[in-house]
Amino acid sequence: MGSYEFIKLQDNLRSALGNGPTDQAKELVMRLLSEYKSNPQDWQDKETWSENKYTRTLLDKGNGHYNLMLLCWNTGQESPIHNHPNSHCFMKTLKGKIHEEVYKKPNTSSCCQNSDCEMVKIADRDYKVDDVALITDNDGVHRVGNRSQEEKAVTLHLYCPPFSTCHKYDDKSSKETEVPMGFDQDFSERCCPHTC
Ligand code: CSS
Ligand code: FE2
Repeated sequence: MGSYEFIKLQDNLRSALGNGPTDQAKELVMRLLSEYKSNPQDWQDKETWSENKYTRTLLDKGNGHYNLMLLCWNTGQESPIHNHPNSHCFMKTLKGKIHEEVYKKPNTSSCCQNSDCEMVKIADRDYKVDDVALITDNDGVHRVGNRSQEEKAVTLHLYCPPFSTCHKYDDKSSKETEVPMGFDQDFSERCCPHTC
């Protein structure tokens, strides 16, 4: 059972996003995620770890408006470069350190016709516990990961609206491939703030 603050955070996120990601709602979500201070007791029973790949655990379906999820990054694990189709990706670091590389979203109709089509990096960012970030496809696409070889990392993600496939991009050719986004665990039926 998580602390009252984490349950309240989930409740407040539901209220904030009841009408979708308006400008006002986005600001509020950033504030709510910043104000919650990471407490491992709230989410460590929902962690899951793999030697092969970071894991994705669904916490809340947000009445269909968003997905709230916990991602667990073992040492050295990272995502491919990917987008968040028509969605807002809010990310709060709960444990460890997270690195983000942001790239220009490639113009895939003109790209991949010639060989000189490497992804163009536009930012490198580091996040520590309690930092909050937001990215949309208008800002670019990104690679996220845990570069530490000693410490695991955990992040809280909110995608509004939710999506079940995204595109990944090849670093060298910018070629995009559609990939399904599965869950390693799903607590959304068992533990929404109103029913558990
Ligand atoms: N978008 C990735 C994580 S980095 S934001 C995912 O949901 O798996
Ligand atoms: Fe992402």
